[in-house]
Amino acid sequence: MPIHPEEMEPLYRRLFDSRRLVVVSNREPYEHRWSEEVGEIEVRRPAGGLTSALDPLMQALGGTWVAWGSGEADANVVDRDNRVRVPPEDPRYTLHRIWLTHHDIHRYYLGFANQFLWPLCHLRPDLTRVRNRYWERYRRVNQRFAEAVVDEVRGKAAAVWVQDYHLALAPHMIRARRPDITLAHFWHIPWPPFDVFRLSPQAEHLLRGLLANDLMGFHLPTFADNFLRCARRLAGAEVDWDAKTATLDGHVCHVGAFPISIDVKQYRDAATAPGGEEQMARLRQRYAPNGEMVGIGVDRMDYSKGLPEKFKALEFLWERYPEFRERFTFIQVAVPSRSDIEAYDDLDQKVDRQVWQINDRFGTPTWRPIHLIKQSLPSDRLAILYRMADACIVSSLADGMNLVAKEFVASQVDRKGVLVLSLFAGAAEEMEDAVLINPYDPEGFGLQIRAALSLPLEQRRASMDRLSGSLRTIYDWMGDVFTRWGEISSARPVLPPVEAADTLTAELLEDGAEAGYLD
Ligand code: GDG
Repeated sequence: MPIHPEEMEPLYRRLFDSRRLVVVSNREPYEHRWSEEVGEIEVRRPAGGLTSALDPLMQALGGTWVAWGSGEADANVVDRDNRVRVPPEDPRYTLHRIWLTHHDIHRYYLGFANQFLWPLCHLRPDLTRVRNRYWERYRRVNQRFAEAVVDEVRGKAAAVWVQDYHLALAPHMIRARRPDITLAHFWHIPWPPFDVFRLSPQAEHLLRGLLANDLMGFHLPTFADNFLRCARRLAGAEVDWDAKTATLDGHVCHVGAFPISIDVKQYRDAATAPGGEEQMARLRQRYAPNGEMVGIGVDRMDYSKGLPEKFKALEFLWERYPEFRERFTFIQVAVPSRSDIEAYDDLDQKVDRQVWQINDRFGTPTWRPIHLIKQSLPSDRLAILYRMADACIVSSLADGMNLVAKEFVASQVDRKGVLVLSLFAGAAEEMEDAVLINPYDPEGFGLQIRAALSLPLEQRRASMDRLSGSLRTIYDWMGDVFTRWGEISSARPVLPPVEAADTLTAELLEDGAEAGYLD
């Protein structure tokens, strides 16, 4: 049975009683910025699916969210303890902001998180950059997040939910101070096989950090199994393969698969909002004035998303099957991300060159094969593009889940489009009715695009109906995580909320300098 957003709060209360919910993530749900009006501060809600799904729950529960205060005016609105009540128009919960310096951003966020863990987990060890100072800063920033959590829950029973790969060490740091707390973590990206993860010089520390959780969640069973294998071989944990647990120093960490999804209703509503038909007509007029079929891609500009591979397949299609020239146009939305990192900048340039060459080779005075949009569009505009498209192409080389595939299906209210989906996106495990492709095989991939575009309408409708019928929502996901986490917590002995001595600060002081030999 699908779970509705308004059922989340009673579900949480039933499972966790009066425990205070603390969410911990790198990104914050509200950002304060200076507005154009001199001296005025405005609030922005970053568009992320998870932040917008958790916000109503936090509003209903009145918990605390600990996150990096990334807005330029964030510091101007917090109290002495770095707290601000949100949402600003009707304050209901506390946002506790962590301040990151230029060096923190460079070494913890762009360094260890995004130039080590991200490429490693996406099977690109060749792109990892191992630097001692990245690691040291990652530890220190995790420590600051952990301290903020401990501050927030002093004397209270709490359930702490940590998000993602930026905060792998925080659970152990929190547990060391507050053994009574129930802790869960969701890892939004793949967990690589043992042979890849063992390349990490800090493998054992990272695993120890995460094994302090009561529940460790991944999108797929394969990622959960990879994690368990690493826990056994690299951290010496005792693994129970039937129960899917890893025990280290007497603490049991349960590991599970919880495939994330989207707010389906939000996309359906946006795709069917008044004025949508006119917008689609305008978009068609602009991108497919001769009645061409339209394909869409929406990705962050990231090497894990397989953009060059997608364009190679399209090039093959237009080269080998000239009948698709001037009959099929592709729109790629690719918002630049992490552009301070060389690998991202290289990718950006490569994509530009490739699109230019393809357009130069096949374009005509009245037809441009690929439209590359390198700016962020509002999500209701994305829903209209998804609805209008005859095909959506997702070509990830490695991807935890891939929400775009699900957003496309949710927005396809006319049920005429086809989803072309990489086998290497987590979403492919659930979306078997998509046309599945291998992005490493440009010719096979190109042939599959051709097959997808040639499917009779009835068949496209039938596949889309099956895809949309089996689409779960982000609330189902949250309900599954809470239910499993609640079962685990209720089976644990209840300890009083007592804080252990502050051993962590001492440990931190022993770290020494962050200096190293390499740039
Ligand atoms: C990580 C994992 C996992 C993109 N361009 C625009 C825009 N987007 C939105 C999409 C979608 C989101 O960004 C991208 O989500 P993905 O799931 O595709 O990928 P990651 O960002 O890498 O997310 C991934 C996810 O975490 C959740 O666990 O699925 O595997 O890598 O929602 O719509 N949104 C707007 N304008 C854009 O131009 N508004």
